[in-house]
Amino acid sequence: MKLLGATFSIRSLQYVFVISSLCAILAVILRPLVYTSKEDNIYTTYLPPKKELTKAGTHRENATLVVLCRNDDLEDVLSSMQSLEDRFNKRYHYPWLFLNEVPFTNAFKNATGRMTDSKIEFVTLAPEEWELPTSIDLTQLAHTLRVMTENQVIYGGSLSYRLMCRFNSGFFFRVPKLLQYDYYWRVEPGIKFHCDLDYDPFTFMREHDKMYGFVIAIREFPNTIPTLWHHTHEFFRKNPELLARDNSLPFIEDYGMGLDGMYNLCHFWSNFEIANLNFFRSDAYMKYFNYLDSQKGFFYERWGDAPVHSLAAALMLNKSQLHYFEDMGYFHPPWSHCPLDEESHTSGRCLCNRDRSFANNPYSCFEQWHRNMQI
Ligand SMILES: Nc1nc2c(ncn2[C@@H]2O[C@H](COP(=O)(O)OP(=O)(O)OP(=O)(O)O)[C@@H](O)[C@H]2O)c(=O)[nH]1
Ligand SMILES: [Mg+2]
Repeated sequence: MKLLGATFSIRSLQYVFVISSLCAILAVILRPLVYTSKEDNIYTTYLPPKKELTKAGTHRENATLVVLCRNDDLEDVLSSMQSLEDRFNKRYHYPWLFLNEVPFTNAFKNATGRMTDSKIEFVTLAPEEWELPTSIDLTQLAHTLRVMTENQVIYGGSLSYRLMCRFNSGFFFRVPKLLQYDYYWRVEPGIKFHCDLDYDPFTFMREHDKMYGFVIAIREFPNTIPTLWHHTHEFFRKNPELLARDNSLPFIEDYGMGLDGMYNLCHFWSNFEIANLNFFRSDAYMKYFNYLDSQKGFFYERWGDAPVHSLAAALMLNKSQLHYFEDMGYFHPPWSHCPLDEESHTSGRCLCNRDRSFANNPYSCFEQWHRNMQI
């Protein structure tokens, strides 16, 4: 029996060997069919993301992920969270902080809470962070909203959009729950990350002394900011000491005329931002914001937080303190940034179409960025 038993085992092993060889051959033949997707067949075969990435979770920076949104944004918020958790945060566990001018509903809190293992907090903003300043004349405001609606200025007829832009320009970094943090990553509803991030961008910011990080640089709609450049010029004429020595004027002015030239409308698209909050909290930035606020252009025009942040970062920081997160695949409707290098795609780290990356778009400001950085 023993002998027979042994004979039986050797036969079984032979069967196992033959079957597993066949499986291996089939796997090699079928692999490209399984993993090749329509979207990426121009360049490469999709490789599933690697399970373990380097040094994840070993150290966390003093940083948080921040989402300003409404209760109605829940579905788009969940998809943004899913994307950032999958691509980055499930390994790093940065806390989420949600901001809203009205209380978040329990449905919102429960659903977002289920999307992450990280700490998650919900803040109802104080009235003074969101309300219309008493200095704003209601008749003039109503007139502006009407005229801008007639002229089809994007969000030109919206008061809530203006309150949001003013909040993002001058208040978010002072929200009491945010005061404990040094860095933040702004996340909006309905965005997507195309690539795994196998390092901590907050650590990168700290170790390289970076203050402001962006992914997409784009031109602003001129009819939203008719006098923003004029007021910015005035501000720096009165406060020349606040102009950084190695500033980024070549990014925002095309003809080498500096502040005396014309603003070329280039700005960092602020729906994505990884930044050092202490830059916004600095006396210099606060002075600039308060000056702009006193000119009332957040309401009588429709100044966005993106050009305000960008002009401040370009003029008050040295170039070396800005960072283009070129390796970060990112989508905010309607534009995507897709890393252009081969390795990001052949490794399976990213899944996006390089031909459709915004850097190739005529409205992009990457030419100005490269000129600024002398690349
Ligand atoms: N709580 C709250 N959040 C808002 C309000 N308006 C906008 N937001 C948030 O502010 C950020 C910017 O608003 P968006 O509507 O995305 O503005 P945008 O990115 O310029 O334009 P689109 O995304 O194209 O609509 C997002 O995080 C929104 O969720 C509002 O009235 N209340
Ligand atoms: Mg948006």
